[in-house]
Amino acid sequence: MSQLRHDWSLSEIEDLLAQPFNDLLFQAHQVYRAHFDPNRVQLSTLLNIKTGACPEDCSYCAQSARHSTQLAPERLLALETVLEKARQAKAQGATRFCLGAAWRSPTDKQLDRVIAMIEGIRALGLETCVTLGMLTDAQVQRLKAAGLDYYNHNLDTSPAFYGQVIRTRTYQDRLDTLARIQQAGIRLCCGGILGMGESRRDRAALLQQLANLPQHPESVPINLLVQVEGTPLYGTDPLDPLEFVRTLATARILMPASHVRLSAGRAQMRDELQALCFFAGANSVFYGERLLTTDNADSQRDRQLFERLGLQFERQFLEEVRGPRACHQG
Ligand code: SAM
Ligand code: DTB
Ligand code: SF4
Repeated sequence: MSQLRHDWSLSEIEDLLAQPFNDLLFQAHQVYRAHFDPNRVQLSTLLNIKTGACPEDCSYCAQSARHSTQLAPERLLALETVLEKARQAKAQGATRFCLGAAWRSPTDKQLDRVIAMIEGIRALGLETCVTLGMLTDAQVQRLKAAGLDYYNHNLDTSPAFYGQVIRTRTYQDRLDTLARIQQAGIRLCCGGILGMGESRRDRAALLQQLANLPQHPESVPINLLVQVEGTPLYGTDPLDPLEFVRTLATARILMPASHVRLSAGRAQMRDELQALCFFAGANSVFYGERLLTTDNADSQRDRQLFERLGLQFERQFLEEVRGPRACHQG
C-alpha cells in the first residue's frame, strides 16, 4: 500500500486532474483497490435536527436566514423523534446516523441535548456523526467524552473562492475547528461542494487543503451543489458531470485510505454517472429519503442500483460475516 502523503503541491494536483480521463480513472481505481474492497459501500443516513433560521450567509444553503427560500424554520427535534428515525435508518441498512443543525455554533445548552441524542444513537449500535458548526475546545471535549465517532465540518471550496460563497466566517475559522476536532481524536468528516461556479484550480486547491491536513479526514464528502430556489447560487451554470468524476477520482488518489462519499446531488445524477463515481473510488453515500432540507436519491432506486452494480452495503457484509446481532459498529 502506498504511503499517505500530506505535502501535495497545487500543480501536482492540477496535473492529476488534467490527465486524459481514462488514465485518471485507471489510476484512481488502482489506488482504490489497493486500500478497499471496491464492491462495498458504506451507508450514512442524515437527519436535520434543527432547520433554518441560520445566521450564516452560505450562498448555497437553503437554511440561511439571509435568503428567501420556501423553507419553514423548525426548533430542535425531541430526543425520541431522533431515536425513532435512527432505528428506521438502522433497519434500512445504514451503519452511521448523522445529525445536522443549522447553527453557526451551538450553545452549551443546545449541546446538552445533542449529547443525549448521540448517547441514544450509540446505544442502538450505530456510528454517530454530528455537524453543528464551529466548536470551542470545551465543547469538543464534551463530544469526545460522549463517544461521538465523527464530526462533519466542510471546507466547502478553495481558500481563494471561499469569500465569494460565505462572508460571515473565514476559512481560518473552519480550519481552527477542524484542528480542535483532530487534536481531540474525534474522526473527521470533511469535504466540499462542487458546481458553485468555481474553477478547476479552486477544486484542486480544496483537495490540497483536505489532503494536507495533519491527518486525512476519515470521511470525505464530495457534494454536488443542490440548487435551491431563493439562494444566491440558484441558476449557477451546472458543472460538467465528467469534471465531477475527475475531482472525485483525484480525491481518491490523494486520500487513498479515506472513505470518499458521493454525497449531495445524487438525486439529480443518472445511474451511469454514479457508476463512474463508484469506479473512480466513491465508497460511501447518504442513504435515505432526505438529505437535510432536500430530497435524496430514492432508496428503492439505490437498492436496485447497488444490485445492478453488485455493490454490497456494509451492514449486509457485516451481517454475513458476524451475524445480524453482532454487527455492532463503532
Ligand atoms: N451549519 C453547520 C455548518 O455549516 O457547518 C452544519 C450544517 S451545513 C448544512 C453542512 C454542510 O452541508 C455544508 O457545509 C455544505 O457543505 C453542505 N450543504 C449545504 N447546502 C448544500 C447544498 N445546497 N448543496 C450541497 N451541499 C450543501
Ligand atoms: C455533507 O457534506 N453533505 C450533507 C452533510 N454533510 C451534512 C448535507 C447536504 C445538504 C444538501 C442540501 C440540503 O438538503 O439542504
Ligand atoms: Fe448555516 Fe450551515 Fe447552512 Fe451555512 S451551511 S447557512 S452555517 S446551516
